[in-house]
Amino acid sequence: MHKYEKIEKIGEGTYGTVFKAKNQETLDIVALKRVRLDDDDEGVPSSALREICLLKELKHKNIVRLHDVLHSERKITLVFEYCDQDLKKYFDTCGGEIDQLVVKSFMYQLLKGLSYCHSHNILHRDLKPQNLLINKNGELKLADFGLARAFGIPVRCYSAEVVTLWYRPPDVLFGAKLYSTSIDTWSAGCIFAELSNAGVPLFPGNDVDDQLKRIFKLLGTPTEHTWPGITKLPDYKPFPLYPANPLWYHVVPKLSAEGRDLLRKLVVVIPNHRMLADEALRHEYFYGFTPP
Ligand code: Z3R
Repeated sequence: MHKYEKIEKIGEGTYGTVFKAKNQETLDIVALKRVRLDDDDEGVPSSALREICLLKELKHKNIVRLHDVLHSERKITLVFEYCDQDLKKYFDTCGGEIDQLVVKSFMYQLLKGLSYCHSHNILHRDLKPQNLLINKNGELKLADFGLARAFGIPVRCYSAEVVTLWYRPPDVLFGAKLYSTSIDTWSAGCIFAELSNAGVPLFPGNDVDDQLKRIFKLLGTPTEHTWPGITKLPDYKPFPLYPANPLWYHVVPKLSAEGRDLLRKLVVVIPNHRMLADEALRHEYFYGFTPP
């Protein structure tokens, strides 16, 4: 641990505290993420450690690099590439306006990072503005890929803050346990709408019930007929039958017609009808776009 000198605390993440630090040998600036495990657990599970070590192999310009994994008896410290800020902070400081070209660029990079991880069979499972990191030169990188599988997603953060439900798809909210890449494309769609609206979230639910209600009011309530198997999901409960009300122009008024078409193909209630990340990259919304 002496290899890294802590500079300042960056924040409290889902799994523990994040610090800005300096590698004393290379003078590189890094982010240290200290993952605390449950008190009653006996040290770090070897399954988690194996999962984490695989993440060191993920190398892509839109994925935050995991440089190193430091492991002592009761905790793991993940050493990540440092980035200037996260998308949550970007929203807080953008003054209610984001250029639609920046929206497109961020969305392109988000889908590139997703497509790369999905092609390696790694899911994120907890994509949200807080784990999208942005550099001054407009690069966007996904953080915390694969951590959900290694450690699970707790109900509360290490800091007792409630973990947000805003980016969770209906299948997961109904307790589905068999995850697929579609879990992340739903979240990407929610983030797309939020980018286009300069930080106003698409479905800011207060609890699981409210979250599902907000989704169904916009997209229509699914039934066993439209989504075979829905009533068998572990936490399924019936909701009022809202009609689909896809007035996308009112939902994302600043987004182009092509952007609205992509959005409606990402935020699809039925999981296996959702567009995949690499399909989304070929959508006409990106025609003529030159990646950064
Ligand atoms: C994981 C890996 C690298 C970084 C993480 C998380 N968060 C970082 S770098 C961060 C966040 C901010 S500044 C740096 S914030 O001030 O915008 N919250």
